[in-house]
Amino acid sequence: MPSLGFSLGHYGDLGLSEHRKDGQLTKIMRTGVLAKYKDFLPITANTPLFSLGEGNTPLVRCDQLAKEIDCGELHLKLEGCNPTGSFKDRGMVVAVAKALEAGSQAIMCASTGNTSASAAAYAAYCQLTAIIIVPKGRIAMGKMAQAIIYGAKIVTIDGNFDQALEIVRSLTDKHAVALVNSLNPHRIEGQKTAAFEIIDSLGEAPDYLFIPVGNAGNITAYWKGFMEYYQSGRAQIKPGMMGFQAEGAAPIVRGHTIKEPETIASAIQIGNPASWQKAVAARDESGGIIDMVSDDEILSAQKLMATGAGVFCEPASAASLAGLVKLSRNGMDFSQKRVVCVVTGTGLKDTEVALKSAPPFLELPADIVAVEQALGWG
Ligand code: AN7
Repeated sequence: MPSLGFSLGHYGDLGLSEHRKDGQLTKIMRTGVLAKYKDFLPITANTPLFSLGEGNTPLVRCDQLAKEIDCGELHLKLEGCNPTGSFKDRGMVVAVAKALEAGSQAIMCASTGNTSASAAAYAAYCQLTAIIIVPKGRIAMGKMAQAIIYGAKIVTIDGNFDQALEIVRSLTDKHAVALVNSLNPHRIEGQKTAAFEIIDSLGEAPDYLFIPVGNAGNITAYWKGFMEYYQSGRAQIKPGMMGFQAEGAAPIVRGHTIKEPETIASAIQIGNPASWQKAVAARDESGGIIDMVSDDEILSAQKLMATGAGVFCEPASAASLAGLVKLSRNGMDFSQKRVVCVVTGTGLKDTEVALKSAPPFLELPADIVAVEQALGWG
């Protein structure tokens, strides 16, 4: 054991746990991203392997939605099922493990909400200090609640995400604290495992991957994952990478930074993405597209996903499906294609937006007959 000031036992059972089923000893994998994809990750003998249960998220086939969009086969990758409700956990577990390995006692990030929630949770699990810098009034309440309850040191700035990231880059350069934004390559390494899972589930890469783009770390990570599985012979094809920004925060599409990005999808309200060039490379190498969708298109897709597939995602996450709907309406033919839309975060993070669209409810006294009549059974 390395002398890291803790033992692996502290992080619980990572390997196989056993229980009896029909009198047989059954082995259940409960491994998490670090242990499951060890061979593809920058793990050494000194890297602590732990897990909050990240990864292994559902890939849900949605025939009803596919029919509505005229898509051959459509799957949603439900990253909201990760422990803190977003894809960030896949990368955070690797970044925090490497920070521990390097002897860090504190981690720091700028965030539109999900990165900070994830950083705060993994820091709590490992008993590190998490320092998060978030733009005041621009992050969804559910995410703020997570950072608070996990005990992060929270700084809100009177500015946007891009400014918060500037501050974090500068301070992590200067002080003994590990940067856990996706500029940290370990974040990308962890997040690429979602691409592995898609291929492991489908037996092949999809024709297209639709994904929201904010700071552009995730599209970079997926492309890396698809490439690595392709190169190792686990997939015969590579998907077209279809990234979608919000119209008011679409620097990559417009070809210049956006000083004051604006969108209802607060998670992707980013005007100067850190992984800009890597996202462009993923687009070009894969023969894909980076395009944008309006807030209205995002909200319609969020609603469509909820009513058409039973999946409640946060607004930013609906940018992937909104992009597919947009391209299909514009005449791109998906009728013979297999498509995966990445659903990056759960809708429970940001209930405010959904509640705003509420239709009038039936408001009645607590009376059986009154309810029965109102429902048309009277
Ligand atoms: C739900 O938490 O940037 O293109 O600071 O929370 O990899 O940035 C979040 C981004 C998509 C965009 N969907 O991913 C942060 C942050 C959700 C997100 C994105 C984010 P990237």
